[in-house]
Amino acid sequence: MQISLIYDQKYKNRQIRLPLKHQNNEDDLNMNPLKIIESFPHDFIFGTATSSYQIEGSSFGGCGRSHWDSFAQKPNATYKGQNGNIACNHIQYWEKDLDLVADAGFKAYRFSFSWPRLFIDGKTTRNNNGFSFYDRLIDGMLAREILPFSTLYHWDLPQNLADKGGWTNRDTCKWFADYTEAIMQRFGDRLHSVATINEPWCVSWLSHYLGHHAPGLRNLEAAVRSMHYILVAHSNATEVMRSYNQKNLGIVLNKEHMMPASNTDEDVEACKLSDEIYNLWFDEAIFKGQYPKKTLKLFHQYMPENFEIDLPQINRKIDWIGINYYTRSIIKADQYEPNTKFITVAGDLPKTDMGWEIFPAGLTKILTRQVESYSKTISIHITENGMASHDVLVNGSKVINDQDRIKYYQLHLEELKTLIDNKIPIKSYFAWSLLDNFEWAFGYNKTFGLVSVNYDTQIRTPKNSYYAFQRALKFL
Ligand code: IFM
Repeated sequence: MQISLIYDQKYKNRQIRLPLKHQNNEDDLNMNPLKIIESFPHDFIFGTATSSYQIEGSSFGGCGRSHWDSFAQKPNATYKGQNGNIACNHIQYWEKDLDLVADAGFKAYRFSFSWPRLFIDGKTTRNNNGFSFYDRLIDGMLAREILPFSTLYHWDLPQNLADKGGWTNRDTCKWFADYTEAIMQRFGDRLHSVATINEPWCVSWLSHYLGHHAPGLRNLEAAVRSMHYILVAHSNATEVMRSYNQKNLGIVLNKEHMMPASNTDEDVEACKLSDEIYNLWFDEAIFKGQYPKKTLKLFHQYMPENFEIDLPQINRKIDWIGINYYTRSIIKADQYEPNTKFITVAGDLPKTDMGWEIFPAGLTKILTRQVESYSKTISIHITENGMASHDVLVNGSKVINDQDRIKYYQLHLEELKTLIDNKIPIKSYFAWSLLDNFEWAFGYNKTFGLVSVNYDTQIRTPKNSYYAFQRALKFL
């Protein structure tokens, strides 16, 4: 059996050794589908990602209540009413989890700070346990030579701020700036990079118009306000971080390649609007200081007064852009949709367990446009990519042979390699996710992890996708 040497080189005083693979037959040993990793540039960073509410366990360590704790209590809001109370109990098992990151050979770990874990009321009530937890976590990364890629906000808004209107209230942007300042003061010197917001479209549109995420609103006015305020929050936080001379600042946008359901004018126009709301709203504001026209026309009556004044601030310099990419969307005009007049319809490509079509070419389309139209000069990080699949434990619960997931990674990495060869400035790639975890409204029913988690015992079992990365990364 082959043994990982990487771990031992890094931790000369520790003797944990992991088998390099759990594939079912010996042929697989010589045919790692993720072999393409070996041909990436030597300074390219491979990492894996998680987020606070999805793994930490919000009932541990004096964490304050977040709007996800409340949302999960609403009838039918999440799968079987599941919540992040315990999740992967990362608060207790963080060392094991960082060992898994290091043992795989990942050089970076993307994690998020939990706002209510640091400030119970989101404002001034500090939770010292929370501060010392992130001290340990970050120091644990540095001790393992893992670069800490941090995110300030990955959706766990303190309930106290949600009670005051959350992202529909401009004051939240100010409190976010204060929270950012506290993070800079305590942790800034140890962070490799900082993203302000993870997936602003999800924070605003998905949560305030489509109602799928906390706070679960279906209200255009609320959605429009949050679409603007989340960018103001990004801008405020960036300003604070610059004043601390913090380096390597960015934001993480989720992107889907939009395609019309047919060539009719109606579908083509519907697709353009959907593309604006999903993709371009954020790019146009961040990189050009403007909002896209069609969407602004639809949103105008609800835009906060004098919103234009904020645009030059939102357009402030960032150092990198993070792209989360999973799938494409097919858009169809629908006169019964009350505001946008479009809906998303199912496509005919093979799908992941989320029902998302597998469309690696979309990554190339998205990134090409990103560079050509928006972020010509700055680095791009692929901050999330991965798939949910229905994983089956075989062989006495020790082997999870997730070949579909490995294939998904392979196909997307091939796209990336070609882009890099074509001088698109992509600097890192993060597999979503390190662990199976609380997949928001889908609870624990959808699994994206490289590592399976038994939620009764908290035993972690690396899947074959984990071992495929491990085998390829040792050559980098
Ligand atoms: O689990 C989420 C993550 O929190 C944000 N990006 C998409 C992932 C999969 O749905």
